[in-house]
Amino acid sequence: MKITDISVFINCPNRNFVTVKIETDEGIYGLGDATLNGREMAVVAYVKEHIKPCLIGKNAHKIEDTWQYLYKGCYWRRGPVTMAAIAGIDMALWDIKGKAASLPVYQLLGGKSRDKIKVYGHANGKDIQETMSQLQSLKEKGYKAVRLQCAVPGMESTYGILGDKKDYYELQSSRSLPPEQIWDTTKYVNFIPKLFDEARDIFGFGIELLHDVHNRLTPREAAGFAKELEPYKLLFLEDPVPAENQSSYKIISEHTTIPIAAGETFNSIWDTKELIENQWIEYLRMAATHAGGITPMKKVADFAAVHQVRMAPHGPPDISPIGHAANAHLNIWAPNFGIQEFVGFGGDDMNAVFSHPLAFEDGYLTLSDKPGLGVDFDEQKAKEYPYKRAYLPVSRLGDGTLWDW
Ligand code: CS2
Ligand code: MG
Repeated sequence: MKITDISVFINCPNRNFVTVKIETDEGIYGLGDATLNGREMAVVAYVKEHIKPCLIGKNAHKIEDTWQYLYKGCYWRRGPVTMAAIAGIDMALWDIKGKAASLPVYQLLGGKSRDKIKVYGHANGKDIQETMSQLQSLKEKGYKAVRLQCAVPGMESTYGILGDKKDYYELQSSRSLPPEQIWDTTKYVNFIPKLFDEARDIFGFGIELLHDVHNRLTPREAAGFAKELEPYKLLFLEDPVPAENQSSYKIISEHTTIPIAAGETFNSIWDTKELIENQWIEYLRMAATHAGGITPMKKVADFAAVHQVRMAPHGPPDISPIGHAANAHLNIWAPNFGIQEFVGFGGDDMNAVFSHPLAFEDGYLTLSDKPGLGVDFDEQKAKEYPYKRAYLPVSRLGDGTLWDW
């Protein structure tokens, strides 16, 4: 089966997505997600200009060899743009192979380790009371696990708070530059324990709670903060510090028993090696869309399993339904799957463009047995939603120092 064409689409059905389509001489096509929030056009150019010419005429069944060719053949290995581009190709090739075999991709990975995928939802409030009411409504929908984020008194904005925006990824269609947010660590670390104290007071310990620090503390700040949250028994505390320096997590893990999660910004197994080998994390947040696709994610999951680290793939609104489907096939196979982040299926616009094999039921996702990834993409409909340049925010401290967003 030969690759005859590769197309890349960038569209904005309520937010930007990059979609890769690979066509073959047997009439079977495959789809992949290559979305990189805030840097989408770099990935589009990478696939069109640097990958497509090399793959036309190649054997579509050679998934592993193609991945190695794109990873090693680039010479300048790794990085978010390269790995998102490779991810789009890799997912599409798995989609093709599943369709050719009339099997869902999870069967090609090794079959089911479970029948449904446990998820966690997002409760984001402008104050503790609003966060608690969002937690209550998610509980009523059947969620067994909920991430709590809350505006911090005295801070104008912080990560994950919707405010009057319908999308907290700051899809700045009205502004074409990154919004700047002021960060205050002291206000944050003094406030968040009150949020969890209130949640445990009202809801007890029958529901799993999580929190995303979003890389904003230093290692020792994070160690102290995690210790303060121990009485609330979080399922995990995410991204306490940036993980470029993986040994920062050694300091944190030596001071707290709270389970730690990291990895949504990782794009290679090398970004995880020390964290996993030393068990400085309990959950790995890598997702197929940013990790180079399904091929490397299977390797990473197996590496993590050897060290008792569980998979908790990143599942934000800025991964497309194709990327969420790829995660779901990996989750239903992975023996060390832990939990999947889930923020719903997006609005009507997204569902007009993408179709997917997932259903939400009582706190879990189920995955249909459609061949391949079980997804589709309406190219004509997608044209109605042209790309809109958008940026993630940046953070500054009160004195103007550029900080981690
Ligand atoms: C967040 C993301 O979902 C999460 O855990 O860290 O919302 C992240 O901010 C976005 O994916 C960035 O594009
Ligand atoms: Mg996160």
